[in-house]
Amino acid sequence: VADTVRGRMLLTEGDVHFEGWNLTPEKVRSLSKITILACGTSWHSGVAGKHMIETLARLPVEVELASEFRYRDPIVESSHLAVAISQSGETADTLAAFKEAKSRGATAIAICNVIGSAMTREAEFSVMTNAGPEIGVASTKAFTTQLVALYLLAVKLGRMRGTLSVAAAQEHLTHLTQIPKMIEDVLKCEPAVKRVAREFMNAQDFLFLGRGPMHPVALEGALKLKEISYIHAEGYAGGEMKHGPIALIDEKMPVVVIAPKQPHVAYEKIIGNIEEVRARGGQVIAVIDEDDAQVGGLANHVIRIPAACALLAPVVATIPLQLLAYHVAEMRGNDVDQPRNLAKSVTV
Ligand code: F1P
Repeated sequence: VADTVRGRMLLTEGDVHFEGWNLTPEKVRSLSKITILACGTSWHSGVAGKHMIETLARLPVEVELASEFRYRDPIVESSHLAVAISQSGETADTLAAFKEAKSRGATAIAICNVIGSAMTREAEFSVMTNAGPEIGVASTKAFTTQLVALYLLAVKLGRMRGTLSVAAAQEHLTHLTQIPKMIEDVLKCEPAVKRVAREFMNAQDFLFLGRGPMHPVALEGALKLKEISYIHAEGYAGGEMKHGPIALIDEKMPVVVIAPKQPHVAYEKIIGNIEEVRARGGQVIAVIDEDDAQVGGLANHVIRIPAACALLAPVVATIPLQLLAYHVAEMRGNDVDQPRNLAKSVTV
């Protein structure tokens, strides 16, 4: 968290002060919609951001694939806020979509890691993630810092729109200050992750399932595995499993169920997913809260993580999945920093 926000913003009692923030209270109160524009990993953080902003600022959020935005006639109004999310700030599709939204009257802000990048130049205001240089091609710390930036933005908008009291905002910011310690703690799951990696390093396919804020985590877990291990992987919302992917499940299929307890997700639904996989011989790897006594016995493998508040849980739950992709890739002899066919920023 400190690295994300250092020098760029200030947390005071129940509020977030971004350096250079220029949206007036009237402007923020008049917003009718937020359109998030992003590609790849950044799009996944946008899906998690939707949960954060809708919950804390009660403003509708649409998460658009930037690579599709200009191939239709999108509805954009001056009461819309376009938020581009990009590690590099140079991704061609995100930049084009951002310009398109801006030219149609939206207020345009960016969440970026690179100061002076094309997207920050285009933006009226930028939240800098300050994740430092991404050495590897596949985004990892870019993802977790984007989540933190989105959370801060959600608190800020919530305060300005009056949907969050000072006390509620303070509580959310306190949750945030607990994240660095949780990240240290979650890294202790690495031996368990390595065992899973060894067991499934030769799998042909992987399925990742998550509900609510864990849906984008499932998408990101699958993408990381694809990007660096070259194993085919799909991320799905848990409730979608029976609408297709269930046909793929057999005894060779590892299914990662990301299931920390969440307020709006009935736990029986998660258990239902696990039972459906097990009934077809699939191998369940459950990512669960440290103190979860229910799921442990149902899964073939368990990875325990510290329990974080619902909206920030994606930051913590993503780490074991990044580690899984890393260890599988390394065991298969791949270059984890320079995976084949991928470019750090896709500028064409
Ligand atoms: C978007 C992205 C990354 C991915 C790869 C290709 O980049 O899809 O998420 O890891 O590097 O580009 P960005 O817009 O976040 O820089």
